[in-house]
Amino acid sequence: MNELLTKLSECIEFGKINLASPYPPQMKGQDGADELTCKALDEGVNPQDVLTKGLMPGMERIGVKFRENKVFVPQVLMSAKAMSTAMLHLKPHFLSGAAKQKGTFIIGTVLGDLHDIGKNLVGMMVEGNGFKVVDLGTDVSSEKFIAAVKENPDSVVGLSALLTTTMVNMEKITREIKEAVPGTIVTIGGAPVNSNFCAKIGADNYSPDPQGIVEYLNVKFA
Ligand code: B12
Repeated sequence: MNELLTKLSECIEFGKINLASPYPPQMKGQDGADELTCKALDEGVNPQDVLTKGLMPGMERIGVKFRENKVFVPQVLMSAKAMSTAMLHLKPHFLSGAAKQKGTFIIGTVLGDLHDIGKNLVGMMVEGNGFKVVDLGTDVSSEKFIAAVKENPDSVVGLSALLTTTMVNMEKITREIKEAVPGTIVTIGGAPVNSNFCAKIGADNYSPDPQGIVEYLNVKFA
C-alpha cells in the first residue's frame, strides 16, 4: 500500500493525470493519478489515507517548489488537474462521511476585479490539501461573502485582488464580514497586497502564495 500511495503522490507532484497523458515526459506510459486512485480504493485503502498519505504530500511538495520558484504556474496547474481527477473518485466517499475534510475555506476575487487565475490556483491547492472550498468567483460583493459565511459556519474567508483600484475594496469587505458575523477570520492575497496592508485593513492573515494559506489553515483548523 505504501508503494502505491508514494507513486500516487508523485503523480500529483509531477502532474501525471492518467495513463493516456503524455505529461510529464518522464512518466509517459505509466499509470496516473486517475488509475492509481481507483487501484488504491479497489484494494481497500481507506479514502482518508488515499487523501492524506497519497494526494496531499504530492500537493504539498509542488506548493513548496512553487514558493521557491522551482516550478511555475503551468506545472502547478497540471498538479491541480491530477489532483482534481483523483478527487472525483474520492468525492463519493467524502459525501458518505467515510473521509472527513479539515474545514471550509471561502474564496473570491473582490468587487470590481475579474482576475481569477491566482484565486483558482489558491482554491485548488487548498482543496488539494483536504479542505472544502467554496469558490464565489470574481467581482464578489460583501453581501455574497456574508451569505456564504452564514451558510458555512466557522469557515475562513480568503479575499483575492490583483488591482490597486480593487484592493481598497478589501477593507470594506473585511469590515462588513466581521460586523455581520463577528469572529470570522479573513485572509487576503494577490500581487498588490502585503502584510502591512493586511494589518491596516484589519484582516487576519496575508499569504503571498497558496502554500502560505495552506499552512495557516492547517494551524487554524488543527
Ligand atoms: C491575466 C491578466 C489579466 C486577464 C485576467 C484573466 C483571468 N481570468 O484572470 C484580463 C485580460 C481579463 C485582465 C484584465 C485587466 N487587467 Co490584468 N493582468 C493579468 C496578468 C497578465 C496576469 C495575472 C495572473 O493571472 N497572474 C498569475 C497568478 C498565478 O498570479 P496572482 O494572480 O498574483 O496569484 C498568486 C498570488 O498573488 C497569490 N494569491 C492571489 N490571490 C490570492 C488570494 C489569497 C487568499 C491568497 C492567500 C493568495 C492569493 O497566489 C497566487 C499564486 O501564487 C497581470 C500581470 C502579471 N504579470 O501579473 C495583469 C495585471 C494584474 N492587470 C492589470 C490591469 C491594469 C488590468 C486591467 C485594468 C486592464 C484594462 N485596462 O482593462 C483589466 C482589469 C479587469 C478587471 N476589472 O479585473 C495590471 C494591474 C496594475 C495594478 N497594479 O493595478 C497588471 C499587473 C498588468 C500591468 N502590469 O499593468 N488582466
